[in-house]
Amino acid sequence: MSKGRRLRDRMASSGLAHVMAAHSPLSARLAEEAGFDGLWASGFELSALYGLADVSLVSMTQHLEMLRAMAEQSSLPIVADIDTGFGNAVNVVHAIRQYERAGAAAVVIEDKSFPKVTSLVADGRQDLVRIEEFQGKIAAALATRIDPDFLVIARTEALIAGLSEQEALKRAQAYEEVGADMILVHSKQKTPAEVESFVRAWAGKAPIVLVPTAYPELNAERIRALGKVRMVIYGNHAIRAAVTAMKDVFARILADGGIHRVNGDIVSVEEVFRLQRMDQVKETEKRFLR
Ligand code: SPV
Ligand code: MG
Repeated sequence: MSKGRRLRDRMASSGLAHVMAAHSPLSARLAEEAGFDGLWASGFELSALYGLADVSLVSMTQHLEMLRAMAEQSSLPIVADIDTGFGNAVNVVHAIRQYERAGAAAVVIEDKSFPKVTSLVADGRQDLVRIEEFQGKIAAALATRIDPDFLVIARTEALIAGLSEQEALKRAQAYEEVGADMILVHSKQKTPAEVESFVRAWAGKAPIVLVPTAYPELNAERIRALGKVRMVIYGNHAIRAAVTAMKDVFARILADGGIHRVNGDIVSVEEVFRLQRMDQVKETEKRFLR
């Protein structure tokens, strides 16, 4: 069964797929062990991993390589954040071929112009492409996929760009018309009101994807109550958790004058060996080192 099929089945059976951001094979493995339904190959997280802003600086090749490495170390379906599709519809055709081959289960393409600016930054430059142009990009993705279960998710940034709910609905409807499997609607308001209002007003058939980073009170229970939403993406919580933990431990080591105090508060080296599958290396050694 393809990963796209698995993700679709999961959404159908549970009603809401929980998709966790990952920026590395290790974070992918940890998300899988925690029990998430899928991975979000986040552009924001990978950019941050390289110490870069999420403004189309990380190349498609870099993102694709990381996704491939994640797919090798985790069996979870991966939702690839391919930003604007790296250019126009021609670039989208190339990207879809590559991402499907690399093992992605789904792509999210957003209706901003290339190069994009990260969505949640205050006063970010948020330019959208014309509706027709973006319809062409979605149509290009759909025409290129080989597996019919590979999900093409159209993301509208209308609300992020400060446009009206009406404009967001109009865009979502136009993207559904050309066949988008799902609609991701993003908002950076401090409360869920804007996005909840969009979901209530959405009359289309395509299920909705939400990324509640800016309004954390929109928890799974509240999302389920809205109906229509089949996927929630925890967009940047892997990299933020990593930053939190590293800042804390680094500061404590210097403050304590050594590693003696933090040692018991961080995972053991053995735990990292486990995550590296060191046991398999030992088995291989036993069998083949002669
Ligand atoms: C990402 O994680 O790269 C996203 C979500 O696209 S956000 O950063 O909130 O736009
Ligand atoms: Mg992104």
